Amino acid sequence: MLSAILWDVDGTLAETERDGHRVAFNQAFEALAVPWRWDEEHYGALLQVTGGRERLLHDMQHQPLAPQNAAEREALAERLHSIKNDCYARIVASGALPLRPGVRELMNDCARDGVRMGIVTTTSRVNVGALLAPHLGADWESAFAVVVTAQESPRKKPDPQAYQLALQRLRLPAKSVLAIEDSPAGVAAACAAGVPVLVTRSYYFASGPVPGAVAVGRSLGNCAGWQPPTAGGSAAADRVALAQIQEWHAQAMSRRVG
Ligand code: XBP
Ligand code: MG
Repeated sequence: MLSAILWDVDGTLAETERDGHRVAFNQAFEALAVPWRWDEEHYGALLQVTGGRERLLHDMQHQPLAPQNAAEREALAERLHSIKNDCYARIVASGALPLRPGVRELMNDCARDGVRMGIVTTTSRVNVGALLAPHLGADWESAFAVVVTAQESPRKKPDPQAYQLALQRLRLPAKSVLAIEDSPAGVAAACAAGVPVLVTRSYYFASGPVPGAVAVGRSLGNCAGWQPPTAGGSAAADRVALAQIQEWHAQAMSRRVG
């Protein structure tokens, strides 16, 4: 039985990377007169590195104008990341980044049917709040039985630490929850914790095989194109409701050995 849904944040709840974090990183570069910018394509490649500070440090290895000294790079990454998070908060504060289609409706299904929800993310709690408060209200945390962020789980996805901590706090076995993720690192983290995972493809992770996923589709807001197909058939335009997700979860768990 499905007892809880664990939401990833960036790319899954909203398309935050291209129009949120990336723009904010560029604003931080500008604020500190750093002489490079991240275009959409380059940022997509950088998403292989999870964690904004880690991403900055990784990129500096290939930026000819970056400081040569490791300690200076660390200090610059720290300052840039802090400014970037302020810029990100300003971008999302107005609700400029909407929740992805079908997300709010699925949250409402969960509340109605007593399926608990959690947040499991590699970004910070401040960033999660900045994104969700305009959509769910100032008491957004009350919608979730557990919120695990980079503060609680310093080892970032694909490390399973964040999922393991969420399971511990929920006191639930992995097979009774379902993660919703968009990225290969997120899928790997969930799988390594034994958590079944459903994938809603996002802008930067729009294609490629996703071995091990319970179901893969483009949007919770549309039933078309999902694998396995939704009960409504491939042409159905309706959103993916909790009942469909419970069915996919039950099918996948019945195939699991043990
Ligand atoms: C996505 C990430 C984060 C964000 C930026 O996490 O990898 O690093 O890109 O946020 P998830 P920070 O998909 O698990 O939500 O700058 O706070 O790291
Ligand atoms: Mg994600």
